[in-house]
Amino acid sequence: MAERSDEVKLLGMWASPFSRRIEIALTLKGVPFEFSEQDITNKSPLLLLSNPVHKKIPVLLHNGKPISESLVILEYIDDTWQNNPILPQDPYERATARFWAKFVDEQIYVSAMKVVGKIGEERDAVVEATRDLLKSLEKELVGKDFLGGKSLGFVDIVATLVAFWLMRTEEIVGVKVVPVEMFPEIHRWVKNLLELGVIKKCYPSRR
Ligand SMILES: N[C@@H](CCC(=O)N[C@@H](CS)C(=O)NCC(=O)O)C(=O)O
Repeated sequence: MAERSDEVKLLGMWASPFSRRIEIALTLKGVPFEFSEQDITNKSPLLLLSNPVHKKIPVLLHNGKPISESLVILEYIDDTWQNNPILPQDPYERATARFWAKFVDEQIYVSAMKVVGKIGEERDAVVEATRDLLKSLEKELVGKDFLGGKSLGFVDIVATLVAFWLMRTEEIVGVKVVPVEMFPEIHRWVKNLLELGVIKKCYPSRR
């Protein structure tokens, strides 16, 4: 748990799946934190000072020290507050978790972002490409409650981007990227996520 002297502040954004990852991890660990909603169209001096390289949220400020990039922040949180571990202990399993986290961010997210920006046949092609990537995640879920196994882990937290951001974005853009007939395991996993108190707290709306 957090020490009395710990000052934890999250520069984030309500709608950002990257920022939500950090909220989930801190909530899971029981670390009290201050959430500072940022406007990325008018970046605050604190954000620019804290993340001068990428100028992006989320940024975690721990006793004034900034940490950027959500995957890096998640590992920092896990190293700093060791209760309710997020990453597995075994080196091979840790490497595998990092592999899937990279896959979600570098492949699935990048492909899904293109769905938002395209129309017509071009969009059909990127929807197909995104589904191809999602098939790997679908396979990973067979026989498991969570991507982390029996309980929520690093990859689940990272992949909430698929469960909530992508599966809500598809409603907004009006294209079903993750249909239940094609991805029953992913839909089962989303149901499991929604039963967790930490998810209910961090993703309170709608689903
Ligand atoms: N790789 C970053 C991605 C973070 C990211 O894309 N943040 C967006 C908001 S969702 C942002 O701050 N965008 C501002 C910009 O691009 O200038 C992470 O994992 O933290």
